[in-house]
Amino acid sequence: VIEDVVLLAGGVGGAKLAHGLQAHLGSGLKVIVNTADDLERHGLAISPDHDTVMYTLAGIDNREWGWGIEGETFATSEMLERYGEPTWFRLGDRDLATHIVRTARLRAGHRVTDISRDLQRALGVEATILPMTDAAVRTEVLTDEGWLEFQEYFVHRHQEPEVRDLRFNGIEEAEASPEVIAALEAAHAIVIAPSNPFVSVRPILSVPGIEAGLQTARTRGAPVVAVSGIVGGKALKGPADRMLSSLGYEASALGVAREYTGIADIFVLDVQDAALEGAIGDLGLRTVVTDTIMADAEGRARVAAAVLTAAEGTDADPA
Ligand code: FO1
Repeated sequence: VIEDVVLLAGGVGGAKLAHGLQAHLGSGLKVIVNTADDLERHGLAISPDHDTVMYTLAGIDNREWGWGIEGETFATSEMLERYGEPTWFRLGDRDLATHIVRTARLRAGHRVTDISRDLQRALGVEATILPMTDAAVRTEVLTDEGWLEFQEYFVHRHQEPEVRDLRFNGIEEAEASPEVIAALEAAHAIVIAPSNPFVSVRPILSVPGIEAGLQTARTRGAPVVAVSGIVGGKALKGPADRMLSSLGYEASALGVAREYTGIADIFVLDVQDAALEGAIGDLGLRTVVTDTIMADAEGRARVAAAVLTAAEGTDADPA
């Protein structure tokens, strides 16, 4: 029986699947979260994907936006605006408390992983969220205007510029934390969330030590299950479909599957994309076709169950 699962996750799509998996696995779930879209605003350290996953697992997520906290207010942001501060990256009053605690503890010399653990515990999160590294890594995207910081592209420019290339500044000097390595070593299965393959999953896999840990897990029989975030040729959220095209991939579940060839064993695609099953199978991936839309808590748990059943169907024998 699969009890210990590692999920590689970005923000919104990753958070939803994490929530579904937590419902089945409780503390057996470890989420390795992308931190390459972190940024500094108003002198504070913000970790959007981490916080999206944390608020979702704590059950206080804002369902309307997919990020931030339910019932959030923006009084501080209004005051910052009066002071002439740029407020295109909207920080809610409650969310700001997270960044204040994080920043104070970083200044006091604490590790990102330890700060994250204490924030999660305070919010009563059952699973464990592990930042992909304790080092600072920053995604930048190459557009026709040059290199842009990730949130400048994503939020300020509304993902409008075409993405021609990506880089993850600081990734070579980063390393996987001991907690991340231990989670991969203990995993009965590794799941790749329906997150953006380029700006959410690739930074995680690029942290020295993480892909090696994943491949070691596969060698001892723990399957890697990837879930497509592209359904009917469209990204469920965000610019992944346009990125696939502009980076030279096909904007479809098949394009995503190609990106995960040699990394995943099983590929979960939506019923709407059932016609792609043969081509994905030809890549050497075992396919599972199911309804992947996670509209509510029930949908999240349903997709998580399909993922766990697929993983159990393989020769997972973590000795
Ligand atoms: N996304 C937006 O589209 N606009 C925002 O103003 C915004 C603020 C924000 C603040 C804190 C936080 O944790 C996330 C926030 N996000 C916002 C979401 C975030 O930019 C994206 O969901 C991820 O970075 C994409 O992976």
